Amino acid sequence: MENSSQNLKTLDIILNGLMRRYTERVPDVKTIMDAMVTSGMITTSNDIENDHIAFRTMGLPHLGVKSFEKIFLHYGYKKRDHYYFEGKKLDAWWYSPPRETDPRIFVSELRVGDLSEESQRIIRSYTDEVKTDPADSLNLDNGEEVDHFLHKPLWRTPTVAEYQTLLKESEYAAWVIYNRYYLNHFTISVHNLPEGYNTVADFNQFLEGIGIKLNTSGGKVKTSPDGGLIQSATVAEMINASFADGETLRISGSYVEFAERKILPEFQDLHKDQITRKHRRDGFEAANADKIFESTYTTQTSK
Ligand code: OOG
Ligand code: NI
Repeated sequence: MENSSQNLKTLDIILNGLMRRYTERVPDVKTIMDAMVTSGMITTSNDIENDHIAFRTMGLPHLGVKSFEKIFLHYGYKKRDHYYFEGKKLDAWWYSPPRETDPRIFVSELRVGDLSEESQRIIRSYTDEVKTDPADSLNLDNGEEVDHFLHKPLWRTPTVAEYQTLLKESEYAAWVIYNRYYLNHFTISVHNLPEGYNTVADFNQFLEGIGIKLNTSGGKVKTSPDGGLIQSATVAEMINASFADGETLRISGSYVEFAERKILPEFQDLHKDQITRKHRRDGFEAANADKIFESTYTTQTSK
């Protein structure tokens, strides 16, 4: 199917809606963007290249990647590699975008059937409220409708007790039961920034200098075995969450990620001005991702 300009306009509405709400929920985003402008790295926040965005889902009928991906496949995203995270009981896929300027998408899914009976019972008591695939009843040509869908509850508000029970077994499960399809992170591409900021190592220094807390799982700099993909992430910001029965609790919200993609060996000799996205290391790296997931884990947020 040829991708229409109408589809791309709708995609813009959805991506803008995601970023707007995410920026409101994660104060670190504005802190970092403002400091990037102040330091002269960029002129406005529009100059930031968004490497990718990420979502989390429950791997259950009518939900999970099979449902969620219908949205972005409609706008011309293409499904790419699969990753499996044994310890965290997760599967994930990434999607390449229709335009070079659009973010890649990383979507993960909890292997609910691999959890204890107790956790499965809790999760299903919520997700069983979803009787048909909600993506099937969405009008994907209506950007506002999709934007609204991505920010609305799919099941009733969880209780604090059940949230905490899930948290003990799977921090990911607890995150999704409360946060659902809220944008988990956006990712600032650092390799096109000015010298002094264009590596993850240097950018981390800048971040710590403005008081940002970094994920330390596996080290602050996470490097793929091929050396081509280098990532870091903030520790998720805590949100004041309203639970069932009027209870409130401070829980993990979303975080910010940083990515440096090296020029591929076969393009080393190209002039700097000729380098575009396709000349750099693409995709993701399971070993890096495994540690980045922990940005929302209490082992990181309680530091
Ligand atoms: C996703 C963690 C992995 C990456 O870029 O490898 C990731 C998540 O926390 O849901 O973002
Ligand atoms: Ni990421």
